Amino acid sequence: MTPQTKHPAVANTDFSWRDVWPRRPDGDVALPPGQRLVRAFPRFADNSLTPPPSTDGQIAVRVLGAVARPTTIDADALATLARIDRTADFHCVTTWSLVGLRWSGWSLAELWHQIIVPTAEPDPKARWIVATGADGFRARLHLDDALAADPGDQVLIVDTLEGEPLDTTHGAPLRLVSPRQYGYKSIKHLDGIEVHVDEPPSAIGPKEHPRARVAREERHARYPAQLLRWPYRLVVPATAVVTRWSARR
Ligand SMILES: Nc1nc2c(c(=O)[nH]1)N[C@H]1C(S)=C(S)[C@@H](COP(=O)(O)O)O[C@H]1N2
Ligand SMILES: [Mo]
Repeated sequence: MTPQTKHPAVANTDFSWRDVWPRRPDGDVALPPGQRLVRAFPRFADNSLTPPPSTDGQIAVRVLGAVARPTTIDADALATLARIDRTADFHCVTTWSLVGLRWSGWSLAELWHQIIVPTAEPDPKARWIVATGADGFRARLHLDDALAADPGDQVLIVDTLEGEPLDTTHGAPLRLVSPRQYGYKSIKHLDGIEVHVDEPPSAIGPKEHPRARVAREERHARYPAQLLRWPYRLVVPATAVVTRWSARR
């Protein structure tokens, strides 16, 4: 095994605001529509002023809602699934992107089919899940997105980033990573999967597109995506600096 160097953006925790200004790539990096590169991996949160939730490090994902038997997924359950290493790009709806982050964890589709279906028995009519985080943030995922089978499209539940356990800023102990959707679907501090038959309401209103597919620039449920690129982009450096400050307090 050759030791791999850490992604420079992940290593750059002492970033300046310039490092988190989304820029056009210099070389021939292909980015989705409206996205630009940053040179750090900032912590982002729905509420920038709130520190990350303190967790005891124990993995416990409650599966509930439209299921016959609510159940809890723990580390032992995950260990029965195949571990997956995946390099993927990350795209925040506010237009900042990183390419080539290395994650390790499990496939949400495999967890669903091998553990959740037999043990919790979701309603066969279920079409949606809501992933919840220990800080109260939540995101809806259509099962077509959540259970995509193609490795490039797969949603992962990960416990490491760049070969190290997730730290609290990036979602310890466990988070979703959905590379094909805007970052707000990649729920950190994952503690629940609610199963729903009908489309659930959003926790953050029309700011959350139900599908949020990056390739289609589904940034917002109501406003045209192109209109939002600049207003979103302009607040990225200040947001990144404030979320870092609130995490260190
Ligand atoms: N639990 C939780 N997960 C969350 C958020 C949050 O506020 N709480 N913010 C989302 C947003 S908007 C983005 S862009 C990514 C950022 O992930 P990062 O903090 O690791 O950069 O996390 C997403 N997952
Ligand atoms: Mo985001």
